[in-house]
Amino acid sequence: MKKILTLFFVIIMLFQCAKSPSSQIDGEFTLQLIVVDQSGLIKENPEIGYAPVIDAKAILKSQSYFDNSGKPLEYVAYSDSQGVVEFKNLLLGRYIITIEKKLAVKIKTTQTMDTVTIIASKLIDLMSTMVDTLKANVSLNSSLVINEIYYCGPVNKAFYFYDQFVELYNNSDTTVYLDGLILCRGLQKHKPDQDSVDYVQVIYIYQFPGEPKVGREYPLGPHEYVVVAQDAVDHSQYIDTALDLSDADWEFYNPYGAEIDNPAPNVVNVIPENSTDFMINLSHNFVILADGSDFYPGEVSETGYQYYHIPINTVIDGVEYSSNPNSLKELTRRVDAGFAGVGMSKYSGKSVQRRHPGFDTNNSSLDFIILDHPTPGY
Ligand SMILES: [Ca+2]
Ligand SMILES: [Ca+2]
Ligand SMILES: [Ca+2]
Repeated sequence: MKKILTLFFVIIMLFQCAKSPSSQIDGEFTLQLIVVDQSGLIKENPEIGYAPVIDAKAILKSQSYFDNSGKPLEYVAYSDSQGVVEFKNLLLGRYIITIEKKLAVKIKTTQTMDTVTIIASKLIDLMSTMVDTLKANVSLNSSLVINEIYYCGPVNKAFYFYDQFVELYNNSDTTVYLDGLILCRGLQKHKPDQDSVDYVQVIYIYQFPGEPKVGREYPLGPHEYVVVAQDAVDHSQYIDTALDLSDADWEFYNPYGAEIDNPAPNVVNVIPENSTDFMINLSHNFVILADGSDFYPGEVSETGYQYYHIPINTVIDGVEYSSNPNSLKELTRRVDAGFAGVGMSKYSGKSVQRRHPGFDTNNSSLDFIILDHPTPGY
């Protein structure tokens, strides 16, 4: 009897749902999205001229309409054999589309199979029926962030700043991999078109060993830190206020410069024209972390210096710091909308670190605080 009653209740519910549609009327617009792989893990289909992401789950979330419980209206669809996903009967308004697809890949170094997830997302202002393209790429380390940058140098009168370091943090409950990642120093210049071009311009690129995106040789466990020192030595032997970085996990190493290779493993300069160690400016600069799968020479400066471009869809994290809050931005606001380290002076021995480990809203003015003393590895 109870069963029958329950069934009856369910039928009533279904009937009610069918009879009383949500407070919104159906719209008239169709949204078609072509999901194209950018990771290189999916083969291009010569008939259509791109690499379609097939059978990917797409979730379209309205930013304008909500159901009776206040949740945004949500629609789910799957992409077809040409990577096309379609949503019909939509209302005019703003939507966020996200797609996700798991792929089995072979890891070259170990010849084993592993799963990687490729993702894409975009903000869509639907004003009429429209077709758009979504570029999908590997989601590997969005949980990996630049957690601290110590750049201003120790208190000293000898212009010593070789104890700089960059600290990374795995802000997730799963292991991530450092294989092939690159750390780059920004161009110290406001580029008028920096917010519209699809790359970030840099002057140094230093790379972790291993194969970008799919390598599994250099794991970083959940909620672990890793410190990359300019030089992994005890700097207090030269300047007593400087840091002891002899225990750093990694050091920046430039085989094209006059560098001592200390015991710590190396994150290596890959630009032959650059003979400088990973030295960053003491008051205004930016550092980006990217997946290392793509970078290429860009413009040559008036003084003959070769700049490099990092495609923006490979950037994992970026932090711009500046002692002056009114400085012109040098890193696109799409990566970092603010500045860490406002008000911090050179050779003050201070450091900038995220408010909480991994705290990241892509605005360093909010995300970072100034520490009186650096905290390498914690
Ligand atoms: Ca070095
Ligand atoms: Ca070394
Ligand atoms: Ca720290």
